Amino acid sequence: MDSKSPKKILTLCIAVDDNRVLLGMKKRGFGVGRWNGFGGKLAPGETVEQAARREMLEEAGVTIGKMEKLGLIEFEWQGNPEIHEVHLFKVHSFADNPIETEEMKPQWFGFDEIPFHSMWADDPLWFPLFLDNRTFKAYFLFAPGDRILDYTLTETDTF
Ligand code: 8OG
Repeated sequence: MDSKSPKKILTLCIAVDDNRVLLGMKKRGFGVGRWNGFGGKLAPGETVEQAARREMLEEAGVTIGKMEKLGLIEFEWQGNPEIHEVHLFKVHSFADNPIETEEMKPQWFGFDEIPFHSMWADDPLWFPLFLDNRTFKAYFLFAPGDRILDYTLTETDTF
C-alpha cells in the first residue's frame, strides 16, 4: 500500500432484519453477476453517508432510516496503483419495499444461506464480523481476476 496512491471512495450498504440480509444481484458494471450490498462512488460534494443513502435509494428503491458504519475496507489490484476505499454500513431500518432496478435485483438471504460462492472473494472473511456488529478495518490485495494475494483484517474502535 502506498500513501500516495490515488483513492476512489465507495459506499456499501447491507440491510439486515432479525435473521436475514438484503443483497442484490449486480446486473451491470463492476462486479456484475455477483450478489452484493448496495453502493457506489461518491458524487462531487457528497459525504460518505449521503452517498450511501443515495445509492441505496437508486439501486433498491428504499430510503434508509438507521444505519451504522461497521467497516472500512481498502482494495488494491496488483499492477494498478488505484486504491478502492469502501465504507461498509449496516442498515437497520428503511422505508419502502426493495425493488428491482436497472442495476440490482434484490433478495433476502437467511444468515445461514448467504451465497458466498457468488460473491466477492473477500466477503466470507469479513461477513462474520459484520453479522456480529463488530467494527473492523481491512485491506485486500487481489491478483488480476479474483484471487486474494494478501490481506489484513483488524477489529477497530475508530475509523
Ligand atoms: O459503482 P460501482 O457499482 O462500481 O461500485 C462498486 C460497489 O462494489 C460498491 O458498493 C463497493 C463494492 N465493492 C467493491 N469491492 C468489493 C468487494 O470486494 N466486496 C464487496 N462486497 N463489495 C465490493 O468495490
